[in-house]
Amino acid sequence: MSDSDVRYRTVWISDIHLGSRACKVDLLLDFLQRVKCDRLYLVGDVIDFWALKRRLYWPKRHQLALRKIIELAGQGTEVIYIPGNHDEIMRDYAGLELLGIALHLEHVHVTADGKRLLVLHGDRFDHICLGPSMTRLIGCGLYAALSVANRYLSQCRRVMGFPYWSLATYIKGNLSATNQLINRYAKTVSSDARQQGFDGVVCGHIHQPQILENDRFIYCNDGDWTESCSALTETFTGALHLVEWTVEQNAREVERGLPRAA
Ligand SMILES: [Mn+2]
Repeated sequence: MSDSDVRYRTVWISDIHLGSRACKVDLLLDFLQRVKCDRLYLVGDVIDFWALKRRLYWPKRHQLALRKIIELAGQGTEVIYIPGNHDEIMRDYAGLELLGIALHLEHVHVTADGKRLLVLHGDRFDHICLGPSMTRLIGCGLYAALSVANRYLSQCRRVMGFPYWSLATYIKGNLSATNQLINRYAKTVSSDARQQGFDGVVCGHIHQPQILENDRFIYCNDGDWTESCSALTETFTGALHLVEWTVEQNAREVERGLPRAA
């Protein structure tokens, strides 16, 4: 372990979309190589079987990322995989252990300071948060269109020597309708977990990294690896932070703390 390595008690990542061109696999590989943790949660949409069905796309670096995760599991990191909607085929294996990775539909995580967090992907709330047409738009079309635009833009920025920047994240942050959806999702997921008696919830699915603390309940969304390149982390004292890994070979940690929701 070198000086630049970071060690956490727990790391949550999701919405990686291996097998899709949208996946920022180089940043993910850098993250997986530099960050150490006792427990790693894969919170769904790890492999994008929907994209693979449309077109077989599996570059060597996507295979390397998968191999790195399996390697971590073999080297003592407890890896827990909660499949999402793009890799729902893996839900058939819930309750089993494959290649040292435990598969679950949902999982209860207890933080170092005793908070009980429900970990789930989040797509099961789609029918509440969105109408069927919006579900399709968010699930496929909108993200796909933004991802393509973003890919060309980031190629241009790279050629011109600018660091990586996400168009989709920028647009999403500026659309009030999208913000309403994001808020509705956070509220729906939170109230469901709160009703079940949990102290908080960790999810992914909507590609929006966020930590909200409201009335002693914590909502955490670990973001994605197609736009935000983010992870949720837990320190050895139980503090939860979001980390953004958006600058290759020069990853910067952004601790956004625990802002209070209105
Ligand atoms: Mn999803």
